[in-house]
Amino acid sequence: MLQAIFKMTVATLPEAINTPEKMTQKFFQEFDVNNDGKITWTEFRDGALRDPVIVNLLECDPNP
Ligand SMILES: [Ca+2]
Repeated sequence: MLQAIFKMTVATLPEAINTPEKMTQKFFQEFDVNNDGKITWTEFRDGALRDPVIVNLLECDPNP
């Protein structure tokens, strides 16, 4: 089911986050509020509330 979500979401992803590398970059941009290169639980939780699409993607493993 999660893979289905991933595939569905990937089809609609903007080019900016359509690879795992770009997604990671985007993830840190969105979630690392104080830009220290680490995602704390609080940052993750707050980011997840702002952007549940990214969380859905992270719950999937895009690697074979
Ligand atoms: Ca941080």
